[in-house]
Amino acid sequence: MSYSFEESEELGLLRQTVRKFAESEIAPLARELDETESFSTDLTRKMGHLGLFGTVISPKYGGHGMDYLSYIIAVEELARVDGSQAATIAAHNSLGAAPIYYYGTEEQKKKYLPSLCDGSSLWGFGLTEPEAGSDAQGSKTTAVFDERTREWVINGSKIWITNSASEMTVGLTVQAVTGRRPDGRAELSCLIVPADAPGLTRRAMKGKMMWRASNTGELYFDNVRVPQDALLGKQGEGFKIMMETLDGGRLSIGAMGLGLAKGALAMTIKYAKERKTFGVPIAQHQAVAFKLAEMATRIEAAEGLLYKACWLRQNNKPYAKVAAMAKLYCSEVAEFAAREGQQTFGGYGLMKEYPIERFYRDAALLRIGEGTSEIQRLVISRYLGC
Ligand code: COS
Repeated sequence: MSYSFEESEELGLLRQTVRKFAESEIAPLARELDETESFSTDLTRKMGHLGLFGTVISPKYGGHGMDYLSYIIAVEELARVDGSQAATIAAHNSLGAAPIYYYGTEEQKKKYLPSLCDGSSLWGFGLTEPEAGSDAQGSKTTAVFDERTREWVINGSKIWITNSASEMTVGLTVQAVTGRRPDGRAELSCLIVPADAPGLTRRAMKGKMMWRASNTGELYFDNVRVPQDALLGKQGEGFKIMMETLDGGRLSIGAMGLGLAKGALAMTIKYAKERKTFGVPIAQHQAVAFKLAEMATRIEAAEGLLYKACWLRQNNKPYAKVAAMAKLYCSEVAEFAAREGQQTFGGYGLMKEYPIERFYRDAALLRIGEGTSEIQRLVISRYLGC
């Protein structure tokens, strides 16, 4: 992938394919799924069959072998129509399948990846806990090695884990404390836990303000036993695996922000050309036209930042700083576009009749999930030597 501002024919085709799918299959259902707070296995499987599971994973493990920008454009196009479906795909690829693909043994990859690429199964990323959100090293969940049975015994809980409590979920990557480091800090490791492991309770969380059609779960581990080889990566490398995984995840949240902003702009332009006040379409009032101009300008800047981060990642260059910037900026642009869009819709923007109302709610998650905006600023400032 060269650094080019021109979208290749291949990328353009992918964009059109995902857009067509999102507009024809997701858009007609989005409002009802949001209102009823329902996760659709049917729609999720359809997205898998379209090739949106395991997008960047090698065909050797059943994946689609696409480059990173292709994946990001696919998430962006979903988010242009519905944040919930985009969240399902972003979390499954970036947080679910990715740790196994990048840190798993050959055996683990062959065992788990094919079903995570063919659209049949989902995988969760078990990092966040009730008392360990931004402070991701603060995990209280423990995994103690039982010498007698040669198994890890896991106890603790996780919260706000996307794709963890659906009927399609087959497993989770779980960060747990496996000991103490010489300096007294917790030794953190990652373990692969099947969704049906005895002692594991998974509960879908209800009452969300946003992304209401995505699956969010709470997990309780009560002496959950997994074999010795369930360790993902080396013992003690869990935090590094989780952090590197989040670096990649931030690009997909950036894509969700960019897509949401583009969707908000498109629906606002359409509305502004139809809606008349003072005898003319409101798009002809400078107060509205300037809003549209500002939205479009920020979207253009966000796209440049996000695609640059993808280019860095694709070319194996350090990308974590720019990924944090892209996540931060794209989520701010999404909120701005949703708010200005809603303002343009006036009273109608407060009603469920128009998707801008859902976009306004969905945008809020972007500055909180996968690292709050404050954490992104912390990460960026550390790269600046602060
Ligand atoms: N990649 C690889 N290693 C990383 C890393 C990264 N992106 N970030 C930190 N590390 C390593 C550090 O190099 C350090 O290694 P050593 O112990 O060997 O020196 C170790 O991890 C600890 O790093 P640090 O001291 O920076 O950790 P902090 O506790 O200060 O916290 C932040 C780091 C705040 C950046 C981290 O906790 C974080 O990202 N929090 C947000 C979590 C989040 O996004 N949660 C949302 C999940 S939604 S799915």
